[in-house]
Amino acid sequence: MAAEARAEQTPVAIVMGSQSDWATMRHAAETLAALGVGHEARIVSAHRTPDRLVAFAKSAKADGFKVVIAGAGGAAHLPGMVAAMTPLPVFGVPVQSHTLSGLDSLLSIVQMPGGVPVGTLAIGKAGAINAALIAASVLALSDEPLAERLDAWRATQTGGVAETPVSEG
Ligand code: RP5
Repeated sequence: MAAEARAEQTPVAIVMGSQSDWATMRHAAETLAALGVGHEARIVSAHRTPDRLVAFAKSAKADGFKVVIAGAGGAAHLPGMVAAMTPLPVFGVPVQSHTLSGLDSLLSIVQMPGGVPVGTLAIGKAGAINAALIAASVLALSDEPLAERLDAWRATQTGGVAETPVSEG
């Protein structure tokens, strides 16, 4: 896709380290879709496909992407490596790992050295959803219709919260 078309149609890149991350990262994709924000999802493992990762990250801006959401689990170098090679804002999603419940992923992503930022979200589904929302907020700074859709999304969320709890089951 040409860079101009991508900037218009799919400004968000969602990258992840493995197919197994998609169960988490699909929540970012679904949230972006609900807001009418186009995205492309790709597997670019820092460890298994390092050349693919470098090619993606080095050309992401020139290719027309405006924001990157990067999810990985365990030794989660992916978001930091992407941030090292692109000036675009990078939001990191720690995927919940089996052995350490995602604490390993979180620490791998959040503890970046000063100068190479990754905006790190919560572990798992909540982090994936919030990464999409914060990516949309960035894009909405220069996209008033999107800003209005974001306001509407939040209003719907607020309207869905009951004032009193009900017993379930
Ligand atoms: C990381 O290793 C991926 O981000 C994934 O979360 C984790 C496990 O990958 P698989 O063994 O499930 O492919 O690179």
